[in-house]
Amino acid sequence: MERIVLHLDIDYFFAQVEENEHPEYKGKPVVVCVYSGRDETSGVVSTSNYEARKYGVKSGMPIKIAIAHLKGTGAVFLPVDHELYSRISQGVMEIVSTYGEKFEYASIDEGVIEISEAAHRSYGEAKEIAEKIKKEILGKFHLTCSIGIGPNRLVAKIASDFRKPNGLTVVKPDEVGAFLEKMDVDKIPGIGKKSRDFLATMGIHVVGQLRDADPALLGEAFGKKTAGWLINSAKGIDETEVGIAWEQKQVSRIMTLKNDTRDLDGIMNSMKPLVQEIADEIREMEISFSSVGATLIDENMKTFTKSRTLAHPTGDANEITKIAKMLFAEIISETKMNFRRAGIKIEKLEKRKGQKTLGEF
Ligand code: DCP
Ligand code: CA
Ligand code: CA
Repeated sequence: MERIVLHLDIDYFFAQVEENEHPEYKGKPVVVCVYSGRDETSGVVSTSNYEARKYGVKSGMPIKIAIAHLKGTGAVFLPVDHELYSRISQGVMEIVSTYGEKFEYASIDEGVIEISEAAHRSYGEAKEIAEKIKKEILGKFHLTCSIGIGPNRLVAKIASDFRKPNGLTVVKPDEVGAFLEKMDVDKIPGIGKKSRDFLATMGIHVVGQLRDADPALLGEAFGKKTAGWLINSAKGIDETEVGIAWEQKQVSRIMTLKNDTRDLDGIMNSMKPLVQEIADEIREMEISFSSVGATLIDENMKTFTKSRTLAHPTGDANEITKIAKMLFAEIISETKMNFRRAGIKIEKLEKRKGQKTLGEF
């Protein structure tokens, strides 16, 4: 059965988040930096917005070189704020995950979903889903992203990179050959600089040449297994599943307590906003859960986790509080330590009965 896979990549991610945090930077070159601390400008560029890229700034470039490129432009240089990006990443990916049957968190700014059923195996509907996702992410997070749709993860990922920023590229099964043929071989994820240079010595520069290469020769150069993968990739063949089935997703929150404590009521009090956040997500995602988990981390950073499976799925956030309290009490009774961090999660998620199922979007 043919699949439809969607790959989403957020545009100039860290820099776009910073633009949203500081609207006054919009229109200026913005460079997000990993400072090494040796001196004020040592370190490398993490990423930059498109204004900075016009001046030749690239990820991985020494900050000093970026400064030289951007002299006199009024460019803004900022340190990375991983906590912020990862919070926003999770929010975005939670949106993405609800649109498909299977979801995979591919990297901090990339998510993959299988939408074969959600799109009723239609590329037209798949495109509509992509447009909805873009709209929702723009509405909720003020972020643009680029999306690729194809018959498998490989083609979808390459398609997501094809038109940037704010791109949407759909590659139907019968278009895969023509789509890949003229691309440089290093557009295939997994072919890095070394393999590219080596392939070049064999006269192989573009994907079409790789596709038509002699498997025996490639086998001698790369080993049989890698050669097989190279040729399949060049043909746009990729059987790998999209990661986690939707039901295996979880929603979790963890926090550092104000004081180290083993007081159950105090811990439950601190958990209120976390339970509220989880409850909000349950409502937004229209899900029910049938497992609740609780985590406590003690003064020595030792982690204790317990979970309980319910007899029936529920969407009731009061159940979370009730069960979490029970689980926290159990953990506390098993040790004499005080606890520094506490967290709650819900698992075994499904779309709520009576609501639209994933296939009916
Ligand atoms: N990143 C990094 N160092 C690199 C490459 C990337 O720290 N050498 C970080 C910053 C990026 C994020 O990872 O914002 C995502 O990487 P991408 O390669 O997807 O690049 P961007 O999202 O920044 O830009 P694009 O619009 O090209 O996707
Ligand atoms: Ca990106
Ligand atoms: Ca990326």
